Amino acid sequence: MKVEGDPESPLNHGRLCPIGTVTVDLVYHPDRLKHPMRRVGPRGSGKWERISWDQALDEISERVLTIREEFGPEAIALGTGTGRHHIRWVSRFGHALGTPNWCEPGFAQCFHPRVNTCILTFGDFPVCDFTGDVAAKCILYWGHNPVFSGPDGETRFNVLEALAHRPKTIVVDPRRTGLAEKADLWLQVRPGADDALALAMLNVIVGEKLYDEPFVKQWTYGFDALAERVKEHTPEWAAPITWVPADKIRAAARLFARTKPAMLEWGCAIEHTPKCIQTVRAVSMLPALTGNVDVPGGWVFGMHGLGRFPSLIENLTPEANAKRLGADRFKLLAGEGADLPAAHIPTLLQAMREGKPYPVKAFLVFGNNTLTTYANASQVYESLMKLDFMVCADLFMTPTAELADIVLPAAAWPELDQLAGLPTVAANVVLAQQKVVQVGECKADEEIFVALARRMKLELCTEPVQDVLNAQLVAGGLGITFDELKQKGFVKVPFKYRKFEDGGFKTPTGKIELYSTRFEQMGYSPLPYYEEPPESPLSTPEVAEEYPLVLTTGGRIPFFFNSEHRQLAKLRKAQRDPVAEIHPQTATRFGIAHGDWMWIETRRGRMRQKAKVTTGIDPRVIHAQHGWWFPEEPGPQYGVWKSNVNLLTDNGPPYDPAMGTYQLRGLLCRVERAHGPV
Ligand SMILES: Nc1nc2c(c(=O)[nH]1)N[C@H]1C(S)=C(S)[C@@H](COP(=O)(O)OP(=O)(O)OC[C@H]3O[C@@H](n4cnc5c(=O)[nH]c(N)nc54)[C@H](O)[C@@H]3O)O[C@H]1N2
Ligand SMILES: Nc1nc2c(c(=O)[nH]1)N[C@H]1C(S)=C(S)[C@@H](COP(=O)(O)OP(=O)(O)OC[C@H]3O[C@@H](n4cnc5c(=O)[nH]c(N)nc54)[C@H](O)[C@@H]3O)O[C@H]1N2
Ligand SMILES: [Mo]
Repeated sequence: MKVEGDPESPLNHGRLCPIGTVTVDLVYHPDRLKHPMRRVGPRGSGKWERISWDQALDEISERVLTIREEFGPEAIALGTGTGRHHIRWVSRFGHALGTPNWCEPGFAQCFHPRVNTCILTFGDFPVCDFTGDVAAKCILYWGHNPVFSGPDGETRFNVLEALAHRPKTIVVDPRRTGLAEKADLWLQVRPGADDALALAMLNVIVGEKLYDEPFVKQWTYGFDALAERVKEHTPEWAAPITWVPADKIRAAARLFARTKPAMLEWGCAIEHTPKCIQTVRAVSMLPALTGNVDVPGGWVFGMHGLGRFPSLIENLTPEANAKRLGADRFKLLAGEGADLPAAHIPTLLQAMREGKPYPVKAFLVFGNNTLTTYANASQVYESLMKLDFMVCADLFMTPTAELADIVLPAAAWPELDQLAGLPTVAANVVLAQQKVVQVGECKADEEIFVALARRMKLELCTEPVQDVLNAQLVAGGLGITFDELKQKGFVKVPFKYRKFEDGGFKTPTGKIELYSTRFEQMGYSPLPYYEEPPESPLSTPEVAEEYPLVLTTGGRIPFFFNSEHRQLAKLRKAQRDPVAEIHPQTATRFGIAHGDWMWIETRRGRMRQKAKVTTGIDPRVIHAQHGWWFPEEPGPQYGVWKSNVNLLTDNGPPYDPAMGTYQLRGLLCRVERAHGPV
């Protein structure tokens, strides 16, 4: 009947974000998918009939097993979206089925580049110490706006509390966000130029000896090589590349290095270019050189309260692993350097479209609105239309689900049991997420996987979901079962600082690898370097003549989660239309007024969003929102081609050499007034 915050929750202490407050509207929304459906017309024609779960499971099993028989297990791909409760179950089910091909837009573009890079550099993934007794004296926000987004497990409330202690703040963002407005220093970087900026800050810290010398000596590897690498990258070198004045770069480096303890809050903006891994490496060295690692009020490694998730990857033979699309090239995403290897999305789409390097015939999607959130949306559409068989499990009918053969009704978060206990959650708790309602015939994705595995008579992934939760609890050593955890709600995991003092960092050298031995072994650069994105005013000046503005996409808004929640009237009231930011000078130059619909066009295509005229953006930059479609418009398209920012992005090479990342930010575009939202 009502959802309110729980004051005893260790994560949010009873506070909710706008999306949390409308949970009841989401759960009982009249448009929820409530039973399985089978397509009756041609693919994408929007005609459906209701079927039972038994019929759905039978049909999926039969079609998938036939494809496996005829084309091999790798011809079946699994897809999911950003890291939700069931993300690791998607790969688990894939591995039980024998396919190495599962994918998630975030594995090459969001969070995992940081996770994998940090595991190789630091031996673990650092997060901000928001819950300890010592407050940070300096916070650096880099391509991240955690008061809106908070994706690393911290909540906006942690961030606001940390700010209440009045730390010095530095914001690296092309837009004047709320954080930027109040910052001691705001570096208004050109989208896509973060690597040059980070290298210049490292140049100052090394050149002016602002680093923590004893820490660097004892606990880092390759300092001299790094010092040599950044020698030429002075703030004066970086200024014309980054659009940030040299004195500001110097001031930011000094402020960060001299104010301790300091934290780094970083986001996916630096993971949305084809050079993401080296950018992530360069930025991560700022807290490393200044000795802010695993210390109170700094950047700490979370405790591992849960055991490793049983991904069943051991069920794949070396040959099957080698077949993972992208494994031969992108070792941090799909091969030996990956924590949990996933397929390379552009390569997977090519396999669907062209049957090369081998055919992918089936795509089973569990919570991803592929047409809105993958780059090059028109090519994504073409690829999905070539499939022999597609399944979509979702909360709602989406333009992507409309392309499927079978649609399954997924349970939303209050409708399922799960464990929440990522070490990335700085509160250091293991929490039981508990089922409180049942809606229609909706099933948790985890339950769907178990049901499918049983129906297909697979050998693995057939035990009850709760057994897997218990196995993770046992492996974590907390001595508690899931049922007991449900009674308690959560358990705290005792926290320790300076864990590296017992036995070093978990890297080959036992130190923070500024010079990465693992990168070198895998054939990638062991040191960070600068490289322009493939499309930018500096790398393609000829394109910039026709497309003179720099486009960045996807800055988060508090009312929607990626492509979700446009159905929810209360949230939609807060923001009805897609909005793109443009500077007043640029708006005048192109005859655009505040509130006008405006075409935004790249070499790939064009789409419309409403102009928000603001001085909070550089006159040379446009920012467009991502994830837009219009559930209120007629299906099967629901207006997905109107304001979809991924009509403007590209998924072609070059990619990040280690991660396979493509470019979502820092592209070239032009704008024009649109007459109406037709
Ligand atoms: N241009 C551009 N593109 C981007 C980005 C950008 O900044 N710019 N950001 C990228 C990033 S970082 C990410 S992570 C991706 C996100 O991409 P996605 O994860 O695809 O996006 P979402 O809209 O969050 O989720 C997709 C679907 O999951 C459904 N869903 C929600 N909960 C559940 C559940 O429990 N089970 C099931 N089965 N379905 C559920 C929702 O209804 C929705 O239709 O987008 C990427 N795309
Ligand atoms: N409410 C809400 N919360 C969310 C989401 C959501 O859609 N809504 N999405 C979730 C997901 S999947 C993710 S990955 C996270 C993402 O959350 P964040 O990591 O915070 O990322 P964004 O908000 O996409 O971008 C952060 C900032 O980067 C700036 N930026 C854009 N381009 C560049 C650039 O080239 N360089 C730099 N330095 N900055 C740039 C943008 O202006 C923006 O203010 O949020 C998660 N949380
Ligand atoms: Mo993401």
